[in-house]
Amino acid sequence: MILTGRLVRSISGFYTVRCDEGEFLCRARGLFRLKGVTPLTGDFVTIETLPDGSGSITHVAERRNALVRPPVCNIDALVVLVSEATPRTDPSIVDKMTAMAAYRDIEVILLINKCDLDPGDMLFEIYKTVGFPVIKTSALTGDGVAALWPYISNKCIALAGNSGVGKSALLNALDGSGGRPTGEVSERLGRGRHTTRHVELFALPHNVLAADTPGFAALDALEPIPAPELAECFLEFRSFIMDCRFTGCLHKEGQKDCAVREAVEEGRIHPSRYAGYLKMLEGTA
Ligand SMILES: Nc1nc2c(ncn2[C@@H]2O[C@H](COP(=O)(O)OP(=O)(O)O)[C@@H](O)[C@H]2O)c(=O)[nH]1
Ligand SMILES: [Mg+2]
Ligand SMILES: [Zn+2]
Repeated sequence: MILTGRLVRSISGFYTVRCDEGEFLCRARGLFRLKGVTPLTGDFVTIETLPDGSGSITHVAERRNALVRPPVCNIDALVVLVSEATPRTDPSIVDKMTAMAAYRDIEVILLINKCDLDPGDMLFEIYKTVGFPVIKTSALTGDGVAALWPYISNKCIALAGNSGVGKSALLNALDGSGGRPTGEVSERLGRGRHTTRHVELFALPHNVLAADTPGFAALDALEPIPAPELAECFLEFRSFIMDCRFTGCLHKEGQKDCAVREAVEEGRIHPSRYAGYLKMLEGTA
């Protein structure tokens, strides 16, 4: 039987593919041998079922995007967790993650977590009007978590954020069934199996598939964003870019007739965001 489905788990060359007809444990030998393609969690695939109930992946659909850590593809939205409690999140890493996501056409939702410990006012001030939703949560008490559903329902999401910021706790809070291994256990699994590219998409309510990751998700091993396209990836810069008098303006410090710089001076672009932009432009972020 030929079926189509989604690859939701991969461990050492064994792939679990979820189809309407059920889940099939598959291999993909011919695929790699003939086409050099290694399936990735998140792939939309075609499989051929075998008499013993397993399957063989015969085709992988073109990927919309692929993250390096967690190794997962076809992500619709990146949920970036930050906090002003421990660990405190450095805004420049948020700027980098969210710019990379924008460049790859992945929506961003920013979650200021651990609000039961610290309300995260500084981060809220920086990100409240940059073009993506900002939600205050406590994964521990569950406060604010439900506000995330409208942004992630029916989507495939990846969680990103410093180790200890609450990614696993958030997955548990969203799951509700309490059946998932604790944060610590999945952390260990994630690290231990990283070399074998173990990554799993968890099924959550509201038709959400979610990838957890042990540390900060890494998009940076991918092609860097070309300098002329970087400013576009800071969504709130977009309305100013067109007013730069000099074509090809990279909006650097000291640049004359630069509408982006003027917006920073007038307080319409947050200085922290502009600093994050310059850091990326210099290749130091
Ligand atoms: N007070 C508080 N603790 C939290 C919150 N979210 C997570 N934690 C705790 O922070 C620690 C790290 O959480 P975890 O989910 O494992 O972080 P991860 O590394 O991002 O997956 C755990 O002890 C959690 O119980 C929160 O919103 N408030
Ligand atoms: Mg974790
Ligand atoms: Zn400019």
